[in-house]
Amino acid sequence: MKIRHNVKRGNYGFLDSKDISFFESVIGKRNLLQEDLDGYNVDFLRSVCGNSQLVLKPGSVKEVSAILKYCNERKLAVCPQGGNTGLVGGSVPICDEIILSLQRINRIISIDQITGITVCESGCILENLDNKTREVGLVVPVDLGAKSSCYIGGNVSTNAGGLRVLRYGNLHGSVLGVEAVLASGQIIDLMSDFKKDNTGYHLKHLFIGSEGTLGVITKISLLCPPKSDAVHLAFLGLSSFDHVLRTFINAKRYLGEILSSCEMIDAGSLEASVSHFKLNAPIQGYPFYMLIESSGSNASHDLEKFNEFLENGMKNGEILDGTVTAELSKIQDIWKLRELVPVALVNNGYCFKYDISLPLREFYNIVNVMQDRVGDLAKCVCGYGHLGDSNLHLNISCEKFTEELYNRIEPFVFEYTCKVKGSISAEHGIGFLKRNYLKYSKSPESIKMMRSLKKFLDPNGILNPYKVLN
Ligand code: FAD
Ligand code: 2HG
Ligand code: ZN
Repeated sequence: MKIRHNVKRGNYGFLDSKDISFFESVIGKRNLLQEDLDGYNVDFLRSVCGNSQLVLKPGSVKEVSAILKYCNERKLAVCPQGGNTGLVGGSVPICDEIILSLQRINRIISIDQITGITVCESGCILENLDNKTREVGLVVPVDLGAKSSCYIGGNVSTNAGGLRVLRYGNLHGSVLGVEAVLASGQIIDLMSDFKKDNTGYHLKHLFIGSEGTLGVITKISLLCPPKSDAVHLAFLGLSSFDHVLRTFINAKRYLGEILSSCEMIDAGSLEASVSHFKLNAPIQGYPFYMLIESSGSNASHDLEKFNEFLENGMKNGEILDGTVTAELSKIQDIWKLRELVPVALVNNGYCFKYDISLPLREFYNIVNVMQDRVGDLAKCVCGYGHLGDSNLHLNISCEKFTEELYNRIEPFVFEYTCKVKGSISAEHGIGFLKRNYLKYSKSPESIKMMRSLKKFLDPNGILNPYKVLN
């Protein structure tokens, strides 16, 4: 593991035995951990490793409130943690911050079949929540490869994107309200049962995507759309990125309102998941692949549209080969090829990950530019991601982290992204790893306003210090 930081500890209090006694009195001895904390201190990428000596697992919003009130008075720094699947080092401490795990605050409170409004606590595992909503014919509008480990509270705190932003938009739209606890311990009720509620400032947005720096989310009201009765998934092989773009235009045109996902993976990405997880790809040997999904209500109508789209693409020579299926097990196998790419690239070494929004015309150029820049220093430079949302995942994997490779990549990749007017973080957030690069995507005025908001809501800076703002 490479610990890539040398951060000066902030002027925070140091834990003592009186603090431990207080926390025990609030949450009970067995919900406080002081040993074997590696799984909480180290992030998924194994690129950031904190030195926390204490994990607290409150079981209610009142307990979160009592903990934060105390920490604020004692100036003890706190790192809120969900499933610890974040990819920017935001979910683990940097120094000795107390880890506040939301794991036990995990009740599903209500699912309204008529409106689709689901109210739950922030520690619900995304996949469990989705399974529950499916029982009444609804789906959670966010879906991503880490669904079996990440929490809905972590998703909301990072404004996670995933595979169906194209269809459902991002969580700023689907989250109707939140309950959060401020650094002072004050519980703020911003819950709402309505899509339409223009009564003053929409404060909930401050907590969506602020990565635990402004408050701890404890409850969420989420608008869940109906589950689609007819789902089709195509896996297509293409010979150039130009053909990928043309196929995207046609997918929008032919599939229209039933288009629910449009993902791209390149040959290196497919090779990583196929070889690492010993998967079978329906087709191989192309430089680019697309996963195009439709979700509608009438299987035969949808298939007709799909066939027309494919016939047209093949006739024009844009789609070289492919397969379409409506069979659930086959759909799941195809999605695995895509969802396991990020995991495959992390195993057996180190992976530099960049999550950028780019104008579609420029989308893939950076992969070629990077290949030239890093040469033999990397094992694989590849690009995949949410083409339908202009969001590229550039991954550069290597045997182990080296300063030489790191310096070839950063800050170049951020400068490049800024030059083409992209965003240096499309969906994973800024966290710790990207905090020095925020300036490439935000103006000095907006960074100043972010600092003022932080100061106003968390004057002692105890919530997730060293993250987002440096
Ligand atoms: P954590 O990792 O624990 O925390 C993330 C951040 O949120 C931290 O800053 C933490 O302090 C804060 N936080 C967590 N819970 C709370 C809370 N209740 N209140 C306040 N702050 C909180 N992301 C995407 O956007 N799209 C993807 O497609 C995607 N795919 C992924 C695939 C894999 C295999 C992996 C490992 C990650 C992926 N991610 C993706 C990253 C993504 O950010 C997370 O998976 C997820 O949203 C984080 O949830 P979590 O519960 O693990 O949060
Ligand atoms: C995905 O879309 C995730 O699979 C992870 O956002 C991307 O690891 C990555 O680079
Ligand atoms: Zn992604």
